[in-house]
Amino acid sequence: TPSCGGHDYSGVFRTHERGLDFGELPGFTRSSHHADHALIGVESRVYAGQRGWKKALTAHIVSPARGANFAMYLVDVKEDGSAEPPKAGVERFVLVLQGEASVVRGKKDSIKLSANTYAYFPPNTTFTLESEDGAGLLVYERVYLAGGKPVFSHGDVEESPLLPTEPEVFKLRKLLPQTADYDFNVHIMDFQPGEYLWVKEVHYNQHGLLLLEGKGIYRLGDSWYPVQAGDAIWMAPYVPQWYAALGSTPTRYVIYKDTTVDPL
Ligand code: UGY
Ligand code: MN
Repeated sequence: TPSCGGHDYSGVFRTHERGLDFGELPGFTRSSHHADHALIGVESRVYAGQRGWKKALTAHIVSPARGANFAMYLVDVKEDGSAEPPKAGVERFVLVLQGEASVVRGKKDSIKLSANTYAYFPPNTTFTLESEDGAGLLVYERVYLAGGKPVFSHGDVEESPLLPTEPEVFKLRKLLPQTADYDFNVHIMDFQPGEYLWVKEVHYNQHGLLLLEGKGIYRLGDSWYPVQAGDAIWMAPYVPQWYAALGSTPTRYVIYKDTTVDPL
């Protein structure tokens, strides 16, 4: 089901429907893991059952096992699949890549989320997730540390306002409020082919990125990676990072950033 903005990320989620066959070349992968960054190609996703999720399989891309302050995973929610609230003290952000899911707030109070919409669950929420026909989800979670009062929110990516980025040229949306109540944000970044990051970034913040559309070159430390929709990237604090969009279609990526976290 295309969302009202016309973006549906099925090609990211069900990659076989895009005609990509990673079985052709035995043992070949662009996936690569280093002390300060990792590239995880679609061919490296490993799905398994996960506590709190019913009729759903998760593939973890980033987690504290490698020193990250957050978890990032994909969820293949089957028909009638559901999710309990996260563990106490954990906040959750969900972006729907494909299909539909509902946030259940009470017996007769639910919110339908379709492709390209998102929801944020503050720590200790009682809200659950359900999907009648199945869905593909991107989930970010972390232990909440900011000591404020974050609240449940949801929205459509396309309705989130564009923010100024000068001297950068990419288009930027921030899906969570920019206040000290939040200890991370999720940005949507759009590049036209040929556009690239002006800042050759090095910063204390951590990132978990999923390329939703397009292709290009991601520089991570001293490595230069050709990347395409479906690829995921973990960036540790201070890893040099830079991106250039290439090809004939725009790039869109979604990226976790632990903003407003005191580096001390
Ligand atoms: O906000 C950021 O740190 C973002 N521009 N980083 C990135 O795209 N690698
Ligand atoms: Mn960055």
